[in-house]
Amino acid sequence: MTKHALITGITGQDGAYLAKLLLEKGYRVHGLVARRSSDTRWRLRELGIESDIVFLDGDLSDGTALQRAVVKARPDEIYNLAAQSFVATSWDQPITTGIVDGLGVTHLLEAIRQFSPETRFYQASTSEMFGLIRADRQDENTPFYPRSPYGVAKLYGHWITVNYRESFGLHASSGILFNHESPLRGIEFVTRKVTDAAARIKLGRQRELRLGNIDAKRDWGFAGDYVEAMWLMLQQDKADDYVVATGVTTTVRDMCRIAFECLELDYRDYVVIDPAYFRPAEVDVLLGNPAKAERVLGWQPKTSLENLIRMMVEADLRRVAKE
Ligand code: NAP
Ligand code: G4F
Repeated sequence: MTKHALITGITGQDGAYLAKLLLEKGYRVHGLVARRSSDTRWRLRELGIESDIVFLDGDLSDGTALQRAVVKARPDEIYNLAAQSFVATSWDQPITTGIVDGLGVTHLLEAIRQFSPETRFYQASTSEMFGLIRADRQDENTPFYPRSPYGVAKLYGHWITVNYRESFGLHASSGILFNHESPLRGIEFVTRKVTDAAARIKLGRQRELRLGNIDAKRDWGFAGDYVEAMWLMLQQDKADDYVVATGVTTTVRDMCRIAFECLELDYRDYVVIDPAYFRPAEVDVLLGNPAKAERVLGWQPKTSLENLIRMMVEADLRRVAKE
């Protein structure tokens, strides 16, 4: 029997990689897309999978649309990846962020509860929920302390997932994923901003790179590895919550050094610190402990930060050269 999956946020970085993985596993993949005035399917084209997907209209803020999508797709599995996912924007659009990243999760869970209670559910939770960290290495038992409207909204999404699992017996899992990147990462996130700028500087298209707090530390992995953990969570008999991370943390400064070194450049010659990119409240350091994901799911990250950054720099170099 062909399995059906519904992915919200299919046009985003993770949505594209997850759709590819599920198609390779023989799934029929349905993708929820919000109406936009310009094209958002470029990542799906880049991976050569656009024509394999059944697209359904819907916005996470519209519960009726989500109910229709669930009834139409009759999915075995739903992956809720849709979100206003840029932390910096969440201070400018706190209400939208709360509605989409927080209440949107309840809309979806309600649709499942009412129309398809056997459907397994994955919620895209985040290490941003740890915020002002309460333990040196964060795991499933570390208390949360979000530092942005995004982190707060995602914490609601996390707890409502846990609550629907405990209240109604839904197979609902929450993946607490640390930062993961790829050549398909949005250009506003720091890794892609850096690799794109390094490529432009190398090709003489840009002179400097303006950044904020380069002393911040993140636990960065490869998105292609992380979507596998999402899938594994929904293959377990029992739903649960898992931290997905590499267990290594690196400063933005060192990440820059690695990216520029790939092109035989010294980042210190080009990076300008610009107060405009500092945040009202910063998450200084994140470092995950993925021991439970390793033990229960048999999941491990496969890609080192050096290889990830090289992959991104090379893709940006090819793309910028064609512009
Ligand atoms: P992304 O590239 O920003 O993709 C977000 C997706 O959500 C896009 O497809 C976007 O559609 C869609 N979306 C936004 N608002 C929507 C709405 N109101 N209704 C329906 N769809 C909407 O994010 P990502 O990096 O793939 O991350 C996927 C999920 O994991 C997000 O929930 C994010 O918060 C979470 N997460 C990410 C990371 C990470 O490091 N990447 C870590 C932890 C958790 P458009 O293309 O139309 O804008
Ligand atoms: O790349 P970032 O914007 O990612 P951030 O804020 O860690 O959020 C990402 O990871 C979360 C998981 O922990 C996801 F939930 C979330 O959806 C998103 O995918 O910033 C990383 C760090 C921050 O400390 C930021 O202050 O880089 C610092 N930074 C320094 N200069 C900058 C810049 N970030 C951006 N975006 N742009 C800068 O110029």
